[in-house]
Amino acid sequence: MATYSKNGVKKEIIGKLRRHFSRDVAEATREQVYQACALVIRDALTDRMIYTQNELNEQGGRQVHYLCMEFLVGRSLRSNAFNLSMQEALEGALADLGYEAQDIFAEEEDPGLGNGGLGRLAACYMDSMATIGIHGNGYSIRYENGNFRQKIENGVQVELPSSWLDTGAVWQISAMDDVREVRIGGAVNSIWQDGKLTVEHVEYTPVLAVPYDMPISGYHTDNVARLRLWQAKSPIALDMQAFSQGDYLGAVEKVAMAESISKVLYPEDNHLAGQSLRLKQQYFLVSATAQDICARHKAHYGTLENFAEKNVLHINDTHPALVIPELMRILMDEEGMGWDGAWHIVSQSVAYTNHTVTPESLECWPTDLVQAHMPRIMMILAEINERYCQELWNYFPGDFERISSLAIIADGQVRMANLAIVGSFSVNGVSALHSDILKERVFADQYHIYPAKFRNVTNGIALRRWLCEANPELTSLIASKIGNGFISHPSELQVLRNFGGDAVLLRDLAAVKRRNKERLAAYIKEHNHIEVNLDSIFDVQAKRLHGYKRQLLNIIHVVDMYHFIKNNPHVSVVPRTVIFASKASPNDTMAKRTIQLMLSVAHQVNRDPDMEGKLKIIFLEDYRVSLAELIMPAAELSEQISVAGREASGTGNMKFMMSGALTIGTMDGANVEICQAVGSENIFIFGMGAEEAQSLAASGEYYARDYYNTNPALKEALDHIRRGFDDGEEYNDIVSALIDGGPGKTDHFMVCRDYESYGLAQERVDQMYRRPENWNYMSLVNIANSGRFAADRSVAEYAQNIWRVHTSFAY
Ligand code: 26V
Repeated sequence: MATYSKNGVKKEIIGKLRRHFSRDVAEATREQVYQACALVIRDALTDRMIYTQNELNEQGGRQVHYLCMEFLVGRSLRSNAFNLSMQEALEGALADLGYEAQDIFAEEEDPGLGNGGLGRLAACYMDSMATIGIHGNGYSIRYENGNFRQKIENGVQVELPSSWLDTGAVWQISAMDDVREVRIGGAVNSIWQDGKLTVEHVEYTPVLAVPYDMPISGYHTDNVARLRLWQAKSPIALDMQAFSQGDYLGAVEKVAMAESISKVLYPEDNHLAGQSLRLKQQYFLVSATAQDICARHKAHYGTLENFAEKNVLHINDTHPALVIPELMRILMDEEGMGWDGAWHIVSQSVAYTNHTVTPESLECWPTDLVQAHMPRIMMILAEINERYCQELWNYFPGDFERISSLAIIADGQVRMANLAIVGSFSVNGVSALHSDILKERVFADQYHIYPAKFRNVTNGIALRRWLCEANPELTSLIASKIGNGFISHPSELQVLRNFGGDAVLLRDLAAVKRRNKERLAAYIKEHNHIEVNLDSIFDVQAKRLHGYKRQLLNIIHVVDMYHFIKNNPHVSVVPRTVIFASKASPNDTMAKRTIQLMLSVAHQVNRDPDMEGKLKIIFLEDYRVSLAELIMPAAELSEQISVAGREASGTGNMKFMMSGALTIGTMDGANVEICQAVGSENIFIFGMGAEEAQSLAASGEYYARDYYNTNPALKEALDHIRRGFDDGEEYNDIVSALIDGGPGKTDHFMVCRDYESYGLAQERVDQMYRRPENWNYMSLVNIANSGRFAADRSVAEYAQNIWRVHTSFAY
């Protein structure tokens, strides 16, 4: 590990400014200073990345290739400086040059290459792979436009493009010698010769996949993981002149089609019907990646026979599942292997993680779309399906219905989850509960056939980013008590449990929280022009907006609190600042209306003098990684209130907990394990469990209106919402979807069912907040038990139980 001095770093920054921007410090813009700092760090990382790759080649161990359509990496400058132990030197150098480090960090646009949990998880895992010494490669797409920037205009979400590459490109090194060609469309000629089938793919549109490598540093190590992002380029563009003589328009169209592939990240995160561009994106990612891995492997070993021994391709959700037929194609069509040999290699090198059980998220693609865009892949899929269905006969003889439900191709659709399960050696869920639901419900038949494939790995988060960088004061406080071993060995946080009786520590903990609240309050003042009460509970729900996550439950309760305070002006209440941060999918009308409702409620409540000091509602625009880094440390109450059985794991819950927020939540996803870890007395659990929720929904007899009729506070809140607020906006649509209809027809996420129980849990929150020493103790217990939710533990479990690669990290 190199060490860095302030003066050394300063000299390098000055040098970069001169050489890259022809500027002396005095004339440089803030952005140029940011770029110069990034270049200094990039140099250090690139050296190490090359070293890591070489070392890997020499060792000849198994490599992990993590394929994901999203990598929500967040800003890089500070996190790389931190991991390289350069942060102090960098901050000192910047101060000498007359800059506040925070301002320079803030120059970096968040690279929004993801929508939410799935993408952020992938980024956290890269950090851990590098840290615990696993040779990991991430693969994704270099979307020109990442997730949209959210603006609120007249109370509604509007979407704006984000231009992350202006400040993000500096972290990426193009590797032109590794450009791959992906073939889209066209037709396949099959030729039988001497009893052997050869295929010829003709009339396709070639698309070049140009790799850009982002080095991802590990903490306190020279290991650097590599995130390879593919950009789509048309080869025709280079030779437009020649092309134009024949078919100018056709050529332009081909260029546009090719290059559109990496133009934009789809801003949806649960459902897309038949979007052919998305399908091309998925194939583009897997084809370029599979070719890349095979080419590198072959260059080193001279054969692909030992491919499975040396590579594992981890697919995140089913989006990259076409890597299964694509690898088959390479092994058979390019390497000349037979079906059985190729299938053995493929199914021993692919592992699949499922991240969602919402039925509309189980991806299916129309066969005619697959046929049109990737005809050879469709042939291979048909063959995989054919052989698999024959195998199914042995398990379920004569049971046509079951066989067709398990088939990979049926009803004109390719079912990606079935493909992923059949073509991989491991299938895992992301929390204990979720993995059980996969085995018992979603994939019960597949579990019956392949019990040994199914596993669980509970999610985890990057402790360095979410604790050390986002909450430096808490980190120092912890280190002052237990040393800083926990930064590399998160389970050491448990030692904090011995300090439960340390009144001084508990007070210091509260003081750190207070300062983090002040930071967030200053941000709110600047962006929302609202002054919040620092003595109020900072009660936060920050996550994508979704019906199943039940932001509605929260906002209805806010209206209820508003009524209570209005009707009981002299009753002392525990003051609250309810904070929402959420993006809605642009096509999800209900989600967008829910945001509008939050804003209408905020509009009225925040202007009502009776609420002064007691209740404020804040909507923070444009939720993204850097904003989460400000929010999590300041939160005191973490809202994890999904309808049980729907949130596969959740990772926000872990980020809040690690910064000492207490959770109010259902027994869903990783909340169940958080509850186990902290003890039920240190968390506010409410509502139905997963089984009850499942059977109530399945009964078709859930009747939301009963709850409305029998719970006066709920009725009053819903009536008010229906009538609307003082901004003139009415919400008949939202209320109607909850209660206007017969049993089984409304309120699909059973908000009304859990309403009373949620209110009671909120009362317990209030009571506890009145006793700060108890609250602070609970907060300490949460921090102390958060170590098992560090990504280092998750990644070590993947390494041992799935990837079978060595790590010396013990958890
Ligand atoms: C689905 C789709 C389908 C339409 C096109 C775009 C798109 C993008 C993403 C997805 C799947 C999103 C799945 C997801 O984010 N799941 C979350 O994964 C987290 C990490 O495992 C987990 O903590 C959350 O509970 C789970 O909702």
